[in-house]
Amino acid sequence: AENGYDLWLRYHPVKNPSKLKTYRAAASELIFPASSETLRAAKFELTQGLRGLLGMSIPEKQTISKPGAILVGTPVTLGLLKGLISSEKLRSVGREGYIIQTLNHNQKRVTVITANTDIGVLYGVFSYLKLLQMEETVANLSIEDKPSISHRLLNHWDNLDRTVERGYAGFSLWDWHRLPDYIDPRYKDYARANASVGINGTVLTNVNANALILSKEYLAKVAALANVFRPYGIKVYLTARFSAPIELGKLKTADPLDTNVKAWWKAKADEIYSLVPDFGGFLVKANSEGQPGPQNYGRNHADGANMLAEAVQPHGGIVMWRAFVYDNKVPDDRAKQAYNEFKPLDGQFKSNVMIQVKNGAIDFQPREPFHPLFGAMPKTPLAMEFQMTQEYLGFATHLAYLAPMFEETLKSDTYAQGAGSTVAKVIDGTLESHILTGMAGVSNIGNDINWTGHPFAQANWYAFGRLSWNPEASSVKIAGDWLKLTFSKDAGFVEDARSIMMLSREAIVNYMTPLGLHHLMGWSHHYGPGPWIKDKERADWTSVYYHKADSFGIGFNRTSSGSNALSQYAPEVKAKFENINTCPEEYLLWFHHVSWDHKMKSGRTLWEELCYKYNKGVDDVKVMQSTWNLQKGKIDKERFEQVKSLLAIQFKEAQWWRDACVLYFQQFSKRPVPAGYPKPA
Ligand code: GCW
Repeated sequence: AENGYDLWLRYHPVKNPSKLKTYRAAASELIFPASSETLRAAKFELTQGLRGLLGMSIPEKQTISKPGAILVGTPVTLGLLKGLISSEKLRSVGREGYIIQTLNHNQKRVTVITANTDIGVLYGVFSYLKLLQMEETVANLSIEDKPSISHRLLNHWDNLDRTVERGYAGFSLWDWHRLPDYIDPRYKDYARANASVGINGTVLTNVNANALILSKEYLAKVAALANVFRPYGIKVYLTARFSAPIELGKLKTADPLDTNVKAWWKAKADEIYSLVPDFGGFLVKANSEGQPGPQNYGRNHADGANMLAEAVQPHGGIVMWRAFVYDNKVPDDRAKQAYNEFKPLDGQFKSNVMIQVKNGAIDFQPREPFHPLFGAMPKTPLAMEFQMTQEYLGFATHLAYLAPMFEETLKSDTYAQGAGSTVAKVIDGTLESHILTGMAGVSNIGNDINWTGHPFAQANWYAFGRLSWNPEASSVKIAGDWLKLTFSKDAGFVEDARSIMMLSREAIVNYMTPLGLHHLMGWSHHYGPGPWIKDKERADWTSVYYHKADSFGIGFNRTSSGSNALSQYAPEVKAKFENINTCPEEYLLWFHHVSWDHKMKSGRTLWEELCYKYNKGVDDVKVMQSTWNLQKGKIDKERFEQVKSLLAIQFKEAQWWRDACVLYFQQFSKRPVPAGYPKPA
């Protein structure tokens, strides 16, 4: 039965007979000496893949004996490659890139998969298999590829008791209780899936950190996981609880300038590296949402980050210090706080520190304008933090393809160095000449049989990997690839299912938070509508704080007559958003408090437009449902039915959102819904 476990690595038999024939001819023998763990993993993948796809096992040879040989290795591991691929060409793909090249060798047509490193070879193998899986032509290959971002990491918000903060796909994969002695075979499949999309690091633990992970007992478990992931080029990272020197080390303070505290972290880092020699480093959430941090001791984020950076620096480790900070005791617009705290510290961080910034300034909303820190700290490498788990987008129940949202942020122009200074160029290091670069995705993975709960949520994991490898990649293209790999190559199916995916995120924006509204979700759990939430001890967690609906209108005034959060952007960006006539309507209520009677581009008033958008979201889900229903018989019954049932829930809940929000806001607008508007469901 199809349960989705194999993700996009299904290796099902190639059905097209003529394709199968040419593929077999192009895979007549394999020359692949594999002496390292990584090369063995690559060889395992290739032979398994070919067995599944082509229904044959490929004979192994030492030298080329006939046309159709596949040669795999680095110049070091495969002497035969000498002279076949120029060293300039190899040099240009760098440490993690690869080359796939068809060429003639002594009148024999051969395929070469090569790289400078073993891990590059593994990436090349996955890329070659993908071509076959998608049934593309392999007769004349000339592929050179390399990642644009050095650190491509999953962030697991996994707790040591296996609950997952904001996780909707079961419990944590990490079976801490039985580690280090029992190695769940699933760890390897997790590593394969990640490596296949170029992910090269994983932060195992929640940013709301438990110091226990740094204890001797747990570090042995971490080391066991690292051993499984290492052949796949995946480094392990941990979250560091800032108060660990007190909790674990029994020190009196965690002050980052205290000598004993520094010594404790140094010794802890040494201990970690003795067990995990390629440990990646620490991810830290400090002085945010009640987490301890340097500010508890009158120090700043740079003091904290640099202290940890010094501890891991001798071992080649890095620190990713999160910029997600806000505080209800700071009586200002929450959207401004990260910039206010971090911008003045630009230039003060050690060279092995990255500041990890969420895509927007509030919190993973269905739509946010790009975070004003991007482009504002040219002396500091900024890593992107996206969220794959759908905390604010219907959990793993609603179908939400997030790559268009990631793409929207990456393509946003910060104007930091004039037009064309996109967020993608900030984070890939090209704009400000940084070598240390990063993209992190908050994982949506759990121990559900299909890993992510919703079958389509797998696409967000997949797309994150692809975008972290190439932040200029296109979300439409990625969707098509994923569908072919995951479901079927049937052209009609791919087109229809892709249209569902490409519609899904905007549908959610419309039925939840259209026109720049944000944070209207239910208190604390963030599922379902809660625009009425107010009178709580934390104003910045209430909905009324964000929508500010009153008899005049609705929206958060962040212009110079309001919180002036817009002053944190470059002048060009600020000017565009500040002017109500040039502010894109999808951000209107993010930046402006707008009269109910304001004329929108459609000719409708704001109130009518709001009603229209809420209902449009519902209609879009209806379109998603009817398009999906046409796919019956084109894919397996199991996943067809599962998606169908989930879409039915989504439709019901889209109506719930529309009805709740329109009725709630109507108390302020005191205007009728447009003629013919659907009655509450
Ligand atoms: O949005 C908030 C989430 C918290 C999360 C926090 C963060 C891990 O509701 O659950 O904590 O973001 O990103 O630190």
